[in-house]
Amino acid sequence: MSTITSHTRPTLCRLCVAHCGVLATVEEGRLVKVEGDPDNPMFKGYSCPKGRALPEMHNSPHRLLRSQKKQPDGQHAPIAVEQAMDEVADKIRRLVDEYGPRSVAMYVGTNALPYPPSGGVGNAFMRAIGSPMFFTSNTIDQPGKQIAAAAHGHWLGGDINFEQADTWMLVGVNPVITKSAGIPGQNPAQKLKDAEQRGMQLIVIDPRVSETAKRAQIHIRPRPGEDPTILAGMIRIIIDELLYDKEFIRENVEGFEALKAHVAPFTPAYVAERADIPEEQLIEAARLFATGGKRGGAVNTGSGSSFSMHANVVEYLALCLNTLCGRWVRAGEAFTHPNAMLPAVTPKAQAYRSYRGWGYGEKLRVRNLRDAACGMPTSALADEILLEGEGQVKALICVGGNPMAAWPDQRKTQEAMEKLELLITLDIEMSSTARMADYIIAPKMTLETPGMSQGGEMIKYFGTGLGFPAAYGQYSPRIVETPEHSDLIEEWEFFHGLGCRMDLDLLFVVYYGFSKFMEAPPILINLNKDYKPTTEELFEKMCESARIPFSEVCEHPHGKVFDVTQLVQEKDADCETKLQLGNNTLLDELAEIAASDYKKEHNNTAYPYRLIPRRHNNFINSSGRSIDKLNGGKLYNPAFIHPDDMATLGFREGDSIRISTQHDAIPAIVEADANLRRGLVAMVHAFGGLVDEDDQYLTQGSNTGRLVRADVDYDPLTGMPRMGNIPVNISAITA
Ligand SMILES: Nc1nc2c(c(=O)[nH]1)N[C@H]1C(S)=C(S)[C@@H](COP(=O)(O)OP(=O)(O)OC[C@H]3O[C@@H](n4cnc5c(=O)[nH]c(N)nc54)[C@H](O)[C@@H]3O)O[C@H]1N2
Ligand SMILES: Nc1nc2c(c(=O)[nH]1)N[C@H]1C(S)=C(S)[C@@H](COP(=O)(O)OP(=O)(O)OC[C@H]3O[C@@H](n4cnc5c(=O)[nH]c(N)nc54)[C@H](O)[C@@H]3O)O[C@H]1N2
Ligand code: SF4
Ligand SMILES: [Mo]
Repeated sequence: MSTITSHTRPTLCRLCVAHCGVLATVEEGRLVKVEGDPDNPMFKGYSCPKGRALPEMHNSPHRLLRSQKKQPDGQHAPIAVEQAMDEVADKIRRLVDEYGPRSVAMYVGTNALPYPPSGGVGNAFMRAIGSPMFFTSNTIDQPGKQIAAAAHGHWLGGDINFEQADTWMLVGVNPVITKSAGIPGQNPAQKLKDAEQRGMQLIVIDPRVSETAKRAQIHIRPRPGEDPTILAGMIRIIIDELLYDKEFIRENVEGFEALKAHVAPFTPAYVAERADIPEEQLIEAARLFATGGKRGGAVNTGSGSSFSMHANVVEYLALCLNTLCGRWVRAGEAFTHPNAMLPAVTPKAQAYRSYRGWGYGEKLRVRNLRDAACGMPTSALADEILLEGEGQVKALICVGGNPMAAWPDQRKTQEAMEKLELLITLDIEMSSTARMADYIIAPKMTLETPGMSQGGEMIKYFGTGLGFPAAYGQYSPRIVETPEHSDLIEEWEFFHGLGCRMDLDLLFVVYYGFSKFMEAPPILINLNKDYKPTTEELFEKMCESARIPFSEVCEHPHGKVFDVTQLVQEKDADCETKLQLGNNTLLDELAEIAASDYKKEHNNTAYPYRLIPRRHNNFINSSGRSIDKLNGGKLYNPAFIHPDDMATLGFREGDSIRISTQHDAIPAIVEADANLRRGLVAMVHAFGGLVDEDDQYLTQGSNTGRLVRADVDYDPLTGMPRMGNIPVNISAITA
């Protein structure tokens, strides 16, 4: 390989699903600058502070340049990665022999995303040793999206185009900051401005005037946790006033009557009272959504609504609302998300029928939880480690994730991490999980590895309102060499290394799980002793059945929007599949919501405030917190409270407070936020150190996961606990 010294080259930032095209400058072998690439046809120069801090991340003094091994005295010392692989392979082999394959678990977090083969090869390793215990952060995020899609079915014509819509609705999501669902992630703030210019009417449901809600024509600012109530209420109005798309329903839908019966209790007056919103506003929003403009628009949901319980119902009602109003691309219209680096698909104006989304697969030993369409319930993994007996998990491999920062119930998570016989994490720094680990494998960072946009394209199969709004592709070779004297490895190479030592065939299945939407069969790549490709070769194989040949994508270093205009085809003549609005399980849950004693829940005098989540523009979960340029010297996550609530409670900005639930408590520092609804505390998650380090909240922040209980309020299908709308009490900490 030639040594890369000084240059400015186009590449892509892969820190979040947006996958922005950027320009990276290297001077004397060191990454010195990253900025938006004006010649990228999709992003047109856009980037965010996190992407622009890639040089500081690559050159961070906190970065691990060598893998680490825990010593008998509990301290960590460097270990050669080849040696670490020898030892880890040996230990895993012994655990599998003694306790069976289920004793080894894997958790893949958000930082697998930048490395296209990372999670898939990790998954192949788990299948090769015969362990079903493969978990991802998806089940502590928005697992309801896959549950609801299974119950409802998919529309093979795809989502409608934001950039042509007249109305749009966003529930519990703030894409202006997060580049997640709803507004296409290529400069979402600009896309929203363009939409406003076109006259688009935006409806946002969020208890906070978020950066997105600021731009809404209708901002519904309810009590948190009342999204199912509000969506059911809107559906009721739309059905009652006959505003739905009768022809679309007749042609493509079943279960309409069941849905109608189940939303009956959600009268406008009831919803308004229960969610504490103006009745007129609810009616106005429902009418606008159903009738606004010629093409109308869709509804998308996010993590805010997912964390407040009943996420499957929220996601299902959102799909039902889109379907009721016929908000899917029809025959003759342009397909919004054509593939480029994935295989071509034929979009058709017809349903892909609902399928079994839960109640199958590996059984967890706690809470009757099982595998499901969203994957294995991560909220149960700590229990699986702690619970003695047959099947107990003894080893955990974390890939680009940080359980101690991000898993629900931090106290139990720490107990579980302590109990493990073997904890391995692949991480760029001594994260709070790494501090507890037996081995920390130091990986190469993004711009030291080749990159491609296939993952950003694949994300659309996770739910609606995601993915590139065109056939876009970008490949980038590695931009910078690894630092001198470092000993780094790519995540997939680590699993390959273990596989070779254990004499395994790792069968890497590309677009695993999404192959039902592809016409080409999934690509199978067998990685073993005899076959170790370069990452570049692996990418080429991963793109073997791509619509645009990999070599052609490589010819466009600034990325390219390929000229793929695909019109959605007519429904097959013999097609009888329908979208399902009457799923029993989810509508039964809606009936339970209607019957629940909400007044009791709202009037919780012991815990009168509600803790809700929000995200930081400069960090992705726990990543970026250690970078000075991103944290600006503020090392904690404040507790945002409305100024009037502060006055009632007698707090001033900067005061130290204790936020407690029935189960646990964390310290925090007050900051005023007039954008919040009253009665709330909003905090960014994934801060704080270990459980016994609460006194360092000024320098490490506080971990909101401590206030989440995985075994009290949780979803029976996904295990997803109540991670938002948490009843809390706030009191002053006196010195
Ligand atoms: N209370 C509460 N809990 C939550 C949430 C919440 O809002 N509130 N949000 C939930 C959601 S949506 C999610 S997705 C999860 C996130 O859960 P996780 O993915 O487990 O958490 P992260 O903090 O994103 O962990 C990323 C880790 O990757 C490391 N890292 C950074 N760059 C690299 C790299 O290049 N390679 C490798 N190998 N590692 C790298 C970071 O140092 C960090 O330790 O948390 C969930 N938990
Ligand atoms: N800058 C940045 N970008 C990120 C991340 C990050 O940490 N930082 N994380 C990435 C990850 S892992 C994910 S999953 C996505 C998440 O992306 P989003 O889902 O957009 O996450 P948030 O920004 O927390 O937005 C959630 C919104 O829901 C609101 N909310 C809270 N509770 C409720 C409720 O009960 N009902 C309703 N309707 N709203 C509620 C909050 O006020 C907040 O504005 O972002 C990704 N992108
Ligand atoms: S929006 Fe996401 S992909 Fe784009 S620069 Fe920021 S972190 Fe990177
Ligand atoms: Mo997430």
